Amino acid sequence: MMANPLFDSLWGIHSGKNTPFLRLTNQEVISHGKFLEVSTQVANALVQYGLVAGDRIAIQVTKSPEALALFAACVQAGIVFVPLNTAYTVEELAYFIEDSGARLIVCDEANEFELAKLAKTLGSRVVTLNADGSGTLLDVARTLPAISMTIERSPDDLAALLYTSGTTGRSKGAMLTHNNLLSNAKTLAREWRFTKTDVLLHALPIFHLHGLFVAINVMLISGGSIVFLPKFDLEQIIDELPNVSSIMGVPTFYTRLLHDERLTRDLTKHIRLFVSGSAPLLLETFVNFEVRTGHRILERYGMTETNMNTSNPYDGERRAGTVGLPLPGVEVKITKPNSNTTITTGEIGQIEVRGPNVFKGYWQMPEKTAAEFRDDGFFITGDLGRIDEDGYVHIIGRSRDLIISGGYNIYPKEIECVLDSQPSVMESAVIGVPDVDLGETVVGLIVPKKGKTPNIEEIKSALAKTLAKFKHPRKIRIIDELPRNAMGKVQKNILRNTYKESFLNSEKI
Ligand code: MCA
Ligand code: AMP
Repeated sequence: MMANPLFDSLWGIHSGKNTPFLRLTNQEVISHGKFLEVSTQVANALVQYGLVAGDRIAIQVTKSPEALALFAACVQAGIVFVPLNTAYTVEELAYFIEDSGARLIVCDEANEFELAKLAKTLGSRVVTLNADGSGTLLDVARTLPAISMTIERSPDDLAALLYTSGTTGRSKGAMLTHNNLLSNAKTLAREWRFTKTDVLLHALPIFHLHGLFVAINVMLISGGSIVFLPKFDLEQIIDELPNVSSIMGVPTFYTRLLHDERLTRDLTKHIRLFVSGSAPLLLETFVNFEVRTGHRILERYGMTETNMNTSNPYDGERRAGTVGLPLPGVEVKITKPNSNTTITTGEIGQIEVRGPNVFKGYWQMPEKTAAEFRDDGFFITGDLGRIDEDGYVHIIGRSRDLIISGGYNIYPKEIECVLDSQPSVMESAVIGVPDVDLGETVVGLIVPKKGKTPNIEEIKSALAKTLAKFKHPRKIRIIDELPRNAMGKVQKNILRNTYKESFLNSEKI
């Protein structure tokens, strides 16, 4: 039996190999063997900092090979990886760092001063890792031997804590185990037919499950290589498409490509697989993409808490508007809202899932965990959907109040709290409206206090201080009152209908 199956299956198998792993935009190629060497040095640095298996490490750094090596180092040393969106403000970071109890914070030098103040109050320590790989972490790591110190881990041990915002109250840390990640990587690599000849175009951020675990782990386990772009940049994507065999992206990637006339059959003729997920792929995008390129995008469905649950088939019919069939080993069922009764008639209900991919629970939140799991292990996703007569899963909506903008989840409550705390604001509602580029975009509706005129500039600076930029309403409108039902609940569906058209052509705030 292997001591650390996740580490051995993703990286151990590549030990000493000169095969290419990452190609960077400057054309530098990092081999699997070299990557493993650096990550082993980083693992040794983590041990030198006094971290032991089970400790958490909070990371807010720019995408780089070294940032990826840090993930490999954590798996090797049994340390729990807590990646954080690079857009988060210090106020947002404070919560994640405190809640996770991170003993070490890794950040860009530019944020070191602010985070060191925070670390002091929390009894943790800060080291730096900049976009170019420089910083104190690698300064220390490079002085250490690349001698493996792989720590034994059992399948149920934690590999990562990924924070997902809550509909109400605090963000929750989803506890992902070694086996959650390993089982999903194996399944996806097999289902999507990845082999060592594949080259993946990687333009997603690596602080989310999609860019980190789906994309990277699948390539590691199959032994393929990655063209590693810092972010989605249309020019770079167009340049690289002829050099790769596959791409994984959010729907915005595909709508942006479709807006460029250079997207043709010829440009994509070497590609065998386009995968989409994290947000609904519009039927129109699926159809137009096939017309332009001849490729049917493979849409799949996942969640931070569950990794990937369903996928359209590689060989069979990729059915537009569906997220495909349950992956092998994953059970998906539909239940009546607010009940545990399974629906088998193809009607809409709550999507529930069970399998080795499903997380262990929310970090230090036993009540929330219990509320979202059935006794028999099914997890209630919060998505609404149905299963058709051929077994394809259709996502119809969400029971949670959630906006998905360009693949980022945004919880209105968080923004409403900031708007409501403004002295001139009596109450507010935040909604998502359709957006051609991002799928949905955030709109804030404000009801002023009697006799007050809200100052939009002041509101914008309050938002800037508190919340990451991608959460800010693109538009804010002052209205007289919020529509409520008989129970006093704000009727967001009415607001979405009322404001979806009128905002399409209005000015940004
Ligand atoms: C950037 N901005 C955004 C977003 N991204 N605003 C709203 N929604 C966004 N998604 C803002 C920035 O704050 C900035 O504001 C301006 O847009 C331009 O920033 P830039 O970085 O240049 O953005 P971009 O290149 O246009 O990025 C759009 C993007 C990116 C490519 C769609 O957001 C992206 O890579 N999204 C992928 C997210 C992802 O990986 N999600 C997976 C979650 P200003 O200009 O005003 O300063 S995991 C998940 O959902 C589950 C597990 C699953 O199923 O996968
Ligand atoms: P996150 O919390 O960031 O992991 O986002 C997970 C949520 O994204 C899911 O619960 C769904 O609501 C949504 N999602 C992911 N993939 C898809 C998809 N292919 N179609 C529709 N929604 C999706």
